[in-house]
This record gives sequence, C-alpha cells and structure tokens, in this order.
Amino acid sequence: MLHLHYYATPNGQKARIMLEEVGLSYQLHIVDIRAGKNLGEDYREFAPSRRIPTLVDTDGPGGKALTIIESHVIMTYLAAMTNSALYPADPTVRFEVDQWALHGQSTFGPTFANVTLFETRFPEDVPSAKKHFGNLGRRCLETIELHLQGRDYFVGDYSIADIAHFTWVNRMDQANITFGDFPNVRRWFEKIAARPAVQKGLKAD
Ligand SMILES: N[C@@H](CCC(=O)N[C@@H](CS)C(=O)NCC(=O)O)C(=O)O
Repeated sequence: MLHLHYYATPNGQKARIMLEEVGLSYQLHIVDIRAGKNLGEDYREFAPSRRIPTLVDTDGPGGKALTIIESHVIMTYLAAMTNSALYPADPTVRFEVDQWALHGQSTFGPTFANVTLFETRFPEDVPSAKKHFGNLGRRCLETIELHLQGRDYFVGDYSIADIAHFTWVNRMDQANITFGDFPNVRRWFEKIAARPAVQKGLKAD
C-alpha cells in the first residue's frame, strides 16, 4: 500500500499529481505544515527532512517497506513502478527530462518560493529582496517561455519535467506575477491544468 504524507503545496502536489497520473491507489495523510505537524518526532521517525511530501510504500522492493522523500524521487519511483511514459526509458530523452525536471525542482521552484515569501507572505516590506527575487523569477519565466516556443511540453510528450514546473506556475498569483508577458507559458499551463489527474492532484484534501 502506498501512503502519501501531504499538504497542498507545490512540492506536495507534484507527488499527488503523479500518483493520480499513474493511477495507483494510495492513502492520503494530511500533514498540516502551517500548524507545524511535520516537526514532531513521530513524523521525523520516517521522514528525515521533516518536510512533505513523503511517500511510504509498505510493499517496497523485496517486500520491505520503503520511505521516499523528495518529490522528484517520488515521481521517478512511481514511474518505475508503472513503466510510465511520464519518465521515458530512452536514455537520451530521459537525460533531457532530468535536465528540465531538475530545473523545475532546484531552480524554478526555489526561486518562486522566495518571490512568494517576499511578495505576499512576510509582514515586512523588503524592497531589495522583492527586487532581487522578482528579477530572478522573471528570468526563470523567460527561460521557460523561450523553451516552450513551438513546443507543447518541456520534452516531447507530457512528463515529470512539466509537473515539476506546473505546480509553481499554478501559484504565480501568490508571487504577484501574471501571464502577461508569457503567452507560451500560459498555453502550456492551460493544457496541463485541463488534465483530470492534475485537477485531482491539486486538491487540498
Ligand atoms: N525538495 C523537497 C522540498 C520539500 C519542501 O520544502 N516541502 C515544504 C512544503 S512545499 C515543507 O515541508 N515545508 C515545511 C517545513 O520545512 O517546515 C521536495 O521537492 O520534496
């Protein structure tokens, strides 16, 4: 049985969207990070980073329970379980998917997390941080706007590289950024947002 420890944030939603896309059944455990429920010893016992998402497969490889942190690894684990085309097996294509998936995970996502913090979360107004991260956020959007020119998805067909960016673009309003200058990003976003699995994977409960 798969257990997803989850809260409806961009990283949590990536794992849940992937579960919905591959069609495996799972039990959802809401970890209210706003109330610090992730910081208790009971959660640390199996989630060393004390963050969400965490996936527990009670029937992991060799019949042993396996715990996985990091949304990228959760997505690739689920793809491996199901031979999913969302993480293509062809080494060249996989290299490209990894490249863009990690751009989403380690460049785009953390930048947008910072833009959101300074734009709409922190009570203090810190103009220099807003300017710095706002510029970085726009650069990230310019990167994907150019890449998506003439493409439906990041690499060939829909893949985990798209999911890795989608959940952050979905929260762009919280970063006070609009689609205005980014028509390719809007077109790509709307196509993915229409997927039933994505709509289920974004849910809060
Ligand atoms: N790189 C990790 C990031 C996980 C992460 O930062 N999760 C956030 C929510 S989006 C969290 O649990 N924050 C609560 C905390 O750090 O206390 C992943 O992709 O899974």
